[in-house]
Amino acid sequence: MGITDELQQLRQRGVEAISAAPDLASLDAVRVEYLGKKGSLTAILRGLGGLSAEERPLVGRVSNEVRVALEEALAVRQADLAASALEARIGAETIDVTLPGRAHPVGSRHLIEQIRTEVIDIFLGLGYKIAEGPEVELDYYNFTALNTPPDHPARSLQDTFYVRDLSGEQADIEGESDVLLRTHTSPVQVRVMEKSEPPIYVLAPGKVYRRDIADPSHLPQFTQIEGLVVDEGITFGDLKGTLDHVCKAIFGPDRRTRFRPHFFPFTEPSAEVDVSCGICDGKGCRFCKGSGWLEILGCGMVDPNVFGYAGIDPERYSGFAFGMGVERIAALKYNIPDLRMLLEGDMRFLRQF
Ligand code: 2NL
Repeated sequence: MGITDELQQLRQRGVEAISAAPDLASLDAVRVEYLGKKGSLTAILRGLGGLSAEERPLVGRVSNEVRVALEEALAVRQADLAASALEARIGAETIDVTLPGRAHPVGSRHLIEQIRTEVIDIFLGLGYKIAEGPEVELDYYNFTALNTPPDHPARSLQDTFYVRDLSGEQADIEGESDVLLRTHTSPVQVRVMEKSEPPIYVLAPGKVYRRDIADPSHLPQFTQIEGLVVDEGITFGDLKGTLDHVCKAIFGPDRRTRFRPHFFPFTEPSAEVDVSCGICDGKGCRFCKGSGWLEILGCGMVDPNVFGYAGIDPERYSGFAFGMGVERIAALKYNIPDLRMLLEGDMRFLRQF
């Protein structure tokens, strides 16, 4: 076979390889194979010098035609592949702006938080200030200053979480620590009384801790809201009027309240407040265990001894105080049978509120 036939065959193979190249990378490999420094056509052109003077012009011309033909075929294929690559990219990247957006799930505030805010707002409406304080408290503020003597059962290891310093030297003997997790938010109010002059109208919402085993009506940690009023001429009538208003604001205007005598170390006299049952309106049913009433808070007139600890003159001032459990109010308002359901985070339950 003559060298020009060889060149024509090379041209044919090259053109076929070019049109068969599936992408730009393989196309470039074909270009290198034929036209590169070590390519087949280049090899033939290099050999031109060894040909006779008669053969050289013909072979030279044909080689050049083959080179031009391959270069043209490469250019055409390259444009084709580039166009379809662009088309594929455009197709893949197309954004349909008419598609509906992805819906974000809308959250809501937890029931405990809703009621906490609701009660705070009722008292803000009465002109009270909100106060906060430490959850890790001194025994003095949690018990002593609240007229609760060292032998009171609430102080026992059974009822209170004591915080022990475990860093060696200062490690307390169990039960003798003077640092604890507050069992009520009263210490916040003691601190308010220490550093301010009456009139005091203050509300202290916050987390409190008691060494209870969780059951349908007890939680070892719960949210308490306490309130304290200290002013000249405050009477038990002010206490009754205030708490009756608050109960109606929380549960609805048709509910009634009653005050039952009780005992707290920090108030005298003391009372527990019941609200009429919302299921039977006081007639007695399963929800109120037949009594027609639901217990919702404790209260009383501040004991003069408590004023003494806080540096307030009990001859000039009198006051009332009260405390309620937010989880308990939530349970009463929404007929929740077990306080633990409020802490479990089960969305099927929480979504209802
Ligand atoms: C309840 C009862 C109560 C108080 C809390 C109080 C605070 C000061 C002085 C006097 Cl600084 N008293 N707080 C008084 C009576 C009852 O809470 O059942 N809480 C869940």
